[in-house]
Amino acid sequence: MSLAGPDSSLTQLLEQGYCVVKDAAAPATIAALEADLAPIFDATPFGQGHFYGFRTKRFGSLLKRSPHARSLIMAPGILALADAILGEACDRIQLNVAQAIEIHPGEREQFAHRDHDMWAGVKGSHEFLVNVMWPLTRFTAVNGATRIYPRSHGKAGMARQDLDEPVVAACEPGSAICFLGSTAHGAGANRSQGVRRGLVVGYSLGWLKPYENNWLAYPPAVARHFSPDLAALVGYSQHRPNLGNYEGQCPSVLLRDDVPEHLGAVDALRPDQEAMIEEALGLVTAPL
Ligand SMILES: O=C(O)CCC(=O)C(=O)O
Ligand SMILES: [Fe+2]
Repeated sequence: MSLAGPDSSLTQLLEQGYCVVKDAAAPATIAALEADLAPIFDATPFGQGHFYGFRTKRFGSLLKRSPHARSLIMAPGILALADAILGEACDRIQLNVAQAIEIHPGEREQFAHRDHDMWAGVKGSHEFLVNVMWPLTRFTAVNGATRIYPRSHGKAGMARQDLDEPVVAACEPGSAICFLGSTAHGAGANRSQGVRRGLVVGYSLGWLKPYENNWLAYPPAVARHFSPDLAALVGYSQHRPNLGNYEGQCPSVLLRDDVPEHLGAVDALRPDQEAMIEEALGLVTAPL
C-alpha cells in the first residue's frame, strides 16, 4: 500500500464509492498466481448468461487452486479497509467470493450493477459488501477494465437519477480496485486482441449468505489446512449470537483431529447479550 495509504484509501472509498490501491500485492505473487491459474482458465468453459457473459470464463475456489491466493485474500491493508466499512454492521466479516474472471476479445460491456443486489432487504443504512478486483493482466480501457460509477453509492448515490460518467479502472497487476456493494460498476467490453484476467475477492457482513458457497468450496478436509484466521474468514466461525453453528458449537470444531461424535451446545453471545440475560436472570449484583 505504498502510494495511497490505508487512511486515504478509506476516505476515497467512503466519498467516491471506490479506490485503487497501488502496489497492494508483490509482482512475483501475481505472476505465480497467474501461472497456477493459466491451465485452469484454459480448461474452464465459457460462462452463459447476459450477466456472466458468453465470452467470459469464471471459476471459484481460488484457495484450492493456488497457494498464492491466500496472500491476496488476507492482505492486511485490504482486510482493514473491509473491516472499517463493514465492521459497524456485523460482529465479523466473511469471505464472500474469490473468483477468477477471464474476459475474451469480443465480450460486450457488462450490465452496470450494484453487487449488493444479490441480497434482498432494504439497503442504504450500511454497506453489505466490499469487493476487490485484482488485475492479473494489465487492465486497460480497451481490454475490459472494470468501469466504476463514482458517487453512485450509499443512500444518496442510489437515489440519484443520473450517474456520472464511469471511471475506467485502468491499472497494473499488483493494484487492488476496491468498491462498495452499493457502487454501480461493471466489466468493460474487450475490444483488444488479448484476454483480460482478474480476480474478484469480496468481503461481506458475516451474517449474510455468502455469494460463493465456501463450505462446499472448502470442506473441512480442505479447510483444516488453513490458518485459524483464514478458516474463520471462509466460514469456520460463528457470528455471535450462535449463527452458523455446528451442533451448537463453532464449526471450527470440524477442523480438529478428533471430532467428538456428540457435542453439547454452547452459547456464543456478544458481551452485551450476556450482560442483558444475566441481568434479566438476576445474576448481576447491583453496584453498592
Ligand atoms: O470483471 C469485472 O471487471 C467486474 C465483474 C463484476 O462486476 C461482477 O461479475 O459482478
Ligand atoms: Fe459486480
